[in-house]
Amino acid sequence: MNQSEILSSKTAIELENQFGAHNYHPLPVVLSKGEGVYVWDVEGKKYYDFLSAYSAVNQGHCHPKIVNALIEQSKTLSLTSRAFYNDKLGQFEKYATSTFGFDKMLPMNTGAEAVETAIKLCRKWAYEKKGIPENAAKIIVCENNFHGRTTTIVSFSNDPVAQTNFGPFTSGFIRIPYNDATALAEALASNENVAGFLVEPIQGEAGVYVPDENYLTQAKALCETHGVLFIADEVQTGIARTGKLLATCGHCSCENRHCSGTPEVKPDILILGKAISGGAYPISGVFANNDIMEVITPGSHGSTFGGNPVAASVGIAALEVVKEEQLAQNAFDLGELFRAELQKYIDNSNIVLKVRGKGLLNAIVINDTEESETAWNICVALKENGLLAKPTHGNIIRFAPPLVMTKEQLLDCVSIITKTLEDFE
Ligand code: IF1
Repeated sequence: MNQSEILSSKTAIELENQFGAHNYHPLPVVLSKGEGVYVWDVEGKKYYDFLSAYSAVNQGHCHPKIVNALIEQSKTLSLTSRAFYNDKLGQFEKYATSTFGFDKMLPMNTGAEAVETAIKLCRKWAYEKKGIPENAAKIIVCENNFHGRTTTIVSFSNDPVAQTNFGPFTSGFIRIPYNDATALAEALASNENVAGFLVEPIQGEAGVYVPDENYLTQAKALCETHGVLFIADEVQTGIARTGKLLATCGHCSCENRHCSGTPEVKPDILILGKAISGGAYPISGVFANNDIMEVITPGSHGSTFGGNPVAASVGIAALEVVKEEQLAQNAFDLGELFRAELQKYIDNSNIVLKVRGKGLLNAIVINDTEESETAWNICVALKENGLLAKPTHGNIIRFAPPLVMTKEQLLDCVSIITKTLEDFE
């Protein structure tokens, strides 16, 4: 069989079931094409993508500028390793650090790699700059966190499905309730050797939990008081997804008219991934100023692909698209509209309890148990009606379209969503 012949959905699913590990339970749809806010299945049916590959495709599927950067660089020089310099990495690092407001970036590939890198950076800073005794550093994390799938990261997860039978686990983590500044204050006061606080500005996987308006500001102030690094995992909330360039920083460089006055919560360490490449290539990065990043010395950390010329070229193009197309402003405006329109439906609904989110990272809570199939069945019905979304935990459906969506497309999606929900009332 020709390895890339056109398959039916049925055949494609059978191949994955027979030859692929069963580490996912995908919605029964086989996609073969993407463009902007749309994807098509192998039978040619068109869908709105309301997941954006978990907020990696903020710039829309197969954005011409990003694809062109990928193609041209791939034809020129794809990988040298960091044993040598290349002519694109420094340009990407300069552009990305000036975009997000940090002295330096450490380029990696996946979000989990960047989270692991941030943990290593925080610990090394704690031993060499803060004077914490070696191997005694602790990092505070939040209940219901999601930071990736590596063994150290799942060590501090409280999701049994993500953690069971992957031990033994990495020590050195303290878990506290999310969105609870008092719990953070108590943890900082009652534990010595705390090096950092790792937090998602919005807990995505947990169900798009938006913390109280002043939570991050209070958390950052507490970290400053205790000489602890504030580490923001913006792998999912970053790159304009929440209506600002970063969910933590109020004074984004996209000059959003609504930004002025938003409290700025400048992380000591910023973690980015996913849409930093527009979904065209695995790119992630850890950002920090010199007083922190200088603890990383030659040979102390690295990666074969981290900072390769293709990643650098794609990364520059992907970030330029965010600015040129004012995606943060669009996400802000369309997010307001989306939640307002859904709220009109929810006010008269029995099946939907609430809608929550920021920018175009939103979710609805279905009026059924976590164990029920209702959210899944709604997503299957949405698929039949031309819109792809997926439940996060149990009864919560995440809605996260590409940020290039137009108002007309968004209202069309609201209509699909509400018409579909009506069949479950
Ligand atoms: C899966 C979740 C989302 C992330 C945050 C780090 C990472 C992620 C805040 C790691 C990755 C992805 C992973 C993917 C599904 C998706 C996900 F459901 F798993 F939790 F988005 F909410 N920090 N999230 O959200 O980045 O190593 O994947 O590049 O593992 O199923 P990665």
